[in-house]
Amino acid sequence: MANKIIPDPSKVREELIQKYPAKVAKKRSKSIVINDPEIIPEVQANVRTVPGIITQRGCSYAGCKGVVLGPTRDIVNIVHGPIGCSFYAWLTRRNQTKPETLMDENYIPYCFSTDMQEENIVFGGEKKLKQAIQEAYDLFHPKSIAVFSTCPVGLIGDDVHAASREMKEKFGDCNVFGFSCEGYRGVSQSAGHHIANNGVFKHMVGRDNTPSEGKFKLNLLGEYNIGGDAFEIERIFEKVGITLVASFSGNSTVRAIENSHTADLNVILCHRSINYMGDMMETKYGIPWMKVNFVGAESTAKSLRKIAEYFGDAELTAKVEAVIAEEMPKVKAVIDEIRPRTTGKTAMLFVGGSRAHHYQDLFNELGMTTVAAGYEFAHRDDYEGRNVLSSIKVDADSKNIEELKVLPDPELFNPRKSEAELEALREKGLEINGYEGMMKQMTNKSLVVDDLSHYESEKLIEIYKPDIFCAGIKEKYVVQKMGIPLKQLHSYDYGGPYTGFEGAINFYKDIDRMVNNPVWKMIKAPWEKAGNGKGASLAANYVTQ
Ligand code: CFM
Repeated sequence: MANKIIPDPSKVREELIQKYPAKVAKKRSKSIVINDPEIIPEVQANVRTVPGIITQRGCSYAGCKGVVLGPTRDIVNIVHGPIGCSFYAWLTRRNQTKPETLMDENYIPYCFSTDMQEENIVFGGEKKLKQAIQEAYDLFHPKSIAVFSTCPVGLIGDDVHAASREMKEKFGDCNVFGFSCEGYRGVSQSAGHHIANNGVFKHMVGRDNTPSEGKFKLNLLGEYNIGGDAFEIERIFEKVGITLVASFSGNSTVRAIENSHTADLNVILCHRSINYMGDMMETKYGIPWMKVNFVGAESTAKSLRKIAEYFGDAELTAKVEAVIAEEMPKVKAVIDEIRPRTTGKTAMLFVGGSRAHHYQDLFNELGMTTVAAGYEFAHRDDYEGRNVLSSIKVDADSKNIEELKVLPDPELFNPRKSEAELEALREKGLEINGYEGMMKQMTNKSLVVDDLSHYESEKLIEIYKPDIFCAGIKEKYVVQKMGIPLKQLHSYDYGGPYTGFEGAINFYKDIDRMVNNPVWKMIKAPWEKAGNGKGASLAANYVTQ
């Protein structure tokens, strides 16, 4: 199939902001840029959404409890706040877990909340919180209980940290700690990631010094096991002989995280949500980190090679090559069959903070072009690369979030590689403690939009008519009513895993089914059917009885 004609991006940019009032247009225009992978332009990111604009973003509590802590199966996560905050976050993220035995603790199916009422808002909720912690302890005797504050808790000033400390001392055998992750703490869930990283680092990492077994030991940071992604990565690690000490935090346990400082390398999948942890562990324990990507078969192979290169062991290198040689033919057989049907098609990806980048690799493998992409809440470094970090202005919103002062641990600091060894690895092209960001990989003149608004998404679809739009549940049905299939890249709809080799095969098949399904050309949105096609005469429906 011939490549589609891509519209002139500067005109598209103009059209996107045309309808906004002057001040809004000025602000939005800084977040809408035309990509040039050679001279990467500056993107405005991690700033407040203009009030009134429908954003895709979530809140700080979502980033802390839902994203970073939620997937660890044996922490009782109590949400201190009104029931809705907990109920609507209950099992919606599809983070899976696999307890080793039926007797192992697994609290993921539960929904723990203090169910704050008006009385607690008026007279304070700490007493109720302590009761809830006590109740959870009596019922489950968990190793850890974490408390998450939602908006009203911050407004009325409940001290969740003091309450947690008190209960921790009282129990003696249960680690209780709190998070001030009220929804309003930052401009998006990104603030919650940072708050979660700080809390996990302070209250969990380093509590268990038992030496971990294995020759090549690493932690997988920023992999949350959506749709079983971590299971596929675990399968591959096992096959090549890599020991996964801890995953932060898909399919993970308290013990693994507490012992994670015994690993010799941190590999980071989702840079946005957990880069703080990589840096802090490097400073305190001397463990370097490396950005990897297990989304895409080629990217998986590349990441495995990078890991082997880091450890610098001939046996591991040979094993990695053998596994790649064994896995790739299966992938290739599927892609050879599907690729002729997907080549030349176009995709748009607007997801949180890392998938809009990573999934471009899978679309490339399918011969598809990403014409526009953006993150909901990532920062400039996720777009432009970490070399811009020093030039990012710290605004009032970012200042709100604590930066932990981390120092080398007097006993446990042990640089896994000397400066000279790290330098040698860098010379070989291995990016240690680095990330190039999304834009370097995107095609010239593709459009990059941060914190895409609902209005802009409809406009983009109208102008580009992409073959597939990737976003989340909030966008799904509106986009599909416009006749464009939407693949959820947060929850994967009902699919996954999409990581590794097996995951790539799953993704190719799912995308093939979506972009080549004739049904999308047959449907008309209700407003198109209703009148003259201009959407003018759709009548409201009333239930009269
Ligand atoms: Fe990282 Fe994520 Fe993402 Fe994210 Fe998220 Fe998610 Fe996401 Mo939804 S941690 S930034 S806060 S990869 S929940 S598993 S899919 S927005 S792109």
